Amino acid sequence: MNEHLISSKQMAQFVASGYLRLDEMVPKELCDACLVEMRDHHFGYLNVGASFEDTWPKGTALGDAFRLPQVQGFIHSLVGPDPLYDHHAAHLVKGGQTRGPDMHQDSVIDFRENYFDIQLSFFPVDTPDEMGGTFLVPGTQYRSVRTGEIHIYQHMRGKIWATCPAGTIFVWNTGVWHGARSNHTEQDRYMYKLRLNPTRPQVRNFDTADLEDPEIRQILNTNHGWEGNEHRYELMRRVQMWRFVSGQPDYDQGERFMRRIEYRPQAAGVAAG
Ligand SMILES: O=C(O)CCC(=O)C(=O)O
Ligand SMILES: [Fe+2]
Repeated sequence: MNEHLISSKQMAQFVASGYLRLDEMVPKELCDACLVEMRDHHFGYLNVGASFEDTWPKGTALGDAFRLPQVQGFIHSLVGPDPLYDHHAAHLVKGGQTRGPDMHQDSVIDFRENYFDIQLSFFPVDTPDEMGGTFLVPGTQYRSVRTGEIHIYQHMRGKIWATCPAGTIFVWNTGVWHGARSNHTEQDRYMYKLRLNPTRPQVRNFDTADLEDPEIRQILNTNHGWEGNEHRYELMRRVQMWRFVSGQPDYDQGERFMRRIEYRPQAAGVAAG
């Protein structure tokens, strides 16, 4: 699996943008078999909180897809060993079905710090633009809202969407703002979503060979377009997460805002007069 771990630069991209697009993860034949399973057998919830490894038996199409070394590699890099199954859903947008405003956040009940769940969005068939793959607004994962209160936001700067060949998986932090797009083809559009929880601190589970790459600073500093003047705020949230996942508690960047907010006068031990 080690050869399939994501790089530190990819991890920085995940921290900054909240997602990675991974093409050609699942070969075509297995995609076809997965489609049959997700259409006919696996609608709904399985055993929430069960070990992911025990969730899909070997020899099932989805079980085999999730055990592909390249899939295990990025899952391990992001959530670490022994993740838990949270839930899944085979999302269907029927041929010809239009979707109105749909921007939302899935995971709003989450008070943890320095942990994050991941969601895989697996596209088992070619998903051209007209078919309306899932859209995401990169970098929004640190902006917690109440699920549907962002329905009114349309055409946000920086929005991306899944226009991709069969076998592509988008993996994203559950906090990313996202939604479904209209399907203007006659063919039903399936996307299989799976959410996983970590069971261990998500520290240095990726390939750290390029941890000192100077490009990481630029990646963390990415401006997706919607941040505007608040970009520095976003950067600090990313720095906070980068410190954690890279195991560098003193990492800082920009104008060293982290230093400012971490200075604790009371820790200096001077009693109030
Ligand atoms: O159907 C879609 O593309 C979006 C589905 C969605 O909101 C989700 O996967 O959480
Ligand atoms: Fe959603």
